Amino acid sequence: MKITDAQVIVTAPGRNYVTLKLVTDDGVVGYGDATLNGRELAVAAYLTEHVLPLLAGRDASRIGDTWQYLYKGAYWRRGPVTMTAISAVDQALWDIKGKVAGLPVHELLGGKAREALTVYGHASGADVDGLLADVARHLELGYTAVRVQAKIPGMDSTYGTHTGAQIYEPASGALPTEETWNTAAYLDFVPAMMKRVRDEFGYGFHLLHDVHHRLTPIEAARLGGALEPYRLFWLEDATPAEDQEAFRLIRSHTVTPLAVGEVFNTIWDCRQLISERLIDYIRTPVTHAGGISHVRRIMDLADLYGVRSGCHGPGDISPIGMAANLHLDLAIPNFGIQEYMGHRDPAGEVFDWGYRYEGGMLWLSDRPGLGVEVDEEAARRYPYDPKYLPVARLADGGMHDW
Ligand code: EZ4
Ligand code: CO
Repeated sequence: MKITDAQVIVTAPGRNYVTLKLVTDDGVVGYGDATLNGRELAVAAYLTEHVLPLLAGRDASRIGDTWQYLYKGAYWRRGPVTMTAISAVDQALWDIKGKVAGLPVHELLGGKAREALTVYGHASGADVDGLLADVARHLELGYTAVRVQAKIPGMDSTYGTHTGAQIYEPASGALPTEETWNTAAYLDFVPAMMKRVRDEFGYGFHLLHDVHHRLTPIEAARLGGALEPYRLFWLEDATPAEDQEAFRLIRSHTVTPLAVGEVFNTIWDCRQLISERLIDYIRTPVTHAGGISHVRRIMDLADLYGVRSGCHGPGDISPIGMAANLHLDLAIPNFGIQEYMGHRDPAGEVFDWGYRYEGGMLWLSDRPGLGVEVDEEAARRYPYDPKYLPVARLADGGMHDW
């Protein structure tokens, strides 16, 4: 079973997605997600120029060997562009293997370890009242876990809060918009926001919050302590994620559970965090960290140290990448929770994703492979639409962390 054709599909139905399509000599088609928000064409070019020439004629059944060839066989290793490209190949090969076997990918990974996947949704608001209304809406929809973010009083805009009825999309503008960040206002506001949420709705559901890497370790330690009365499921991305050591300081000051890793791309980025038990949840998603094959190894390492999965699942991971992550989630022993944002219209015209939300959980179909169909004609109707994520500056104009 040889790979005879490969193609990169760039399409923007509601937002940009990059999809790798591999075809075998007997006509089996596999898809993989290669979407890297705001850097889409870098991955598309990496695939087209540097990876696809290596795949022609390779045995599609050899997922592990192909992975090692692209990773171990390369002088330049790691990095988000490289690891997203490798991930797309890995996902497409798992998709092919499942279709050939007539089995959903989770069956190939050992089978279901649970019936469905508990997800958390995103509630947000332009103020706390707006947030409370959105939390109520999520609870009515059956969510048992909700991430809460609200615009911080005194700041012009706050990342992670949505403005329209459509699913929240952080990338906007042909150039990055600039937000002004105020740490003192943020640290005062968040505990007060959490108090309002618990006072209104009680403690019968999980509460999460995302800091988006905006604090120093000692500030994060203070926030974790201040949030203890509200019993968070997790505090996410408290500090810039490349400094694994920082988490030791946060950990020594608070029992608020910690999650990090949505921007990581290999096991090396999280080895210390996991092996020293500095975090509770690892968020590294299939799409950005070398695919099912590599994230499975991260989750195995995490399981040894009592760390559970909590994979990134924003709208900027395509339905293919989301499905690949769900197959892995379903099979691993240490599943924790899955982020779920859904996809903006008209993504459904291009992707038929084959998983569904019901009762606070995502349920995978039993379609073979990853189970996502792609309408390539529809994809052509939505050309690439360049967008950037915003940047944050302090009041004095200095750049602040993402
Ligand atoms: O900011 O995916 O937890 N979710 C997040 C996301 C990320 C975007 C960046 O592309 O932090 O909203
Ligand atoms: Co996040």
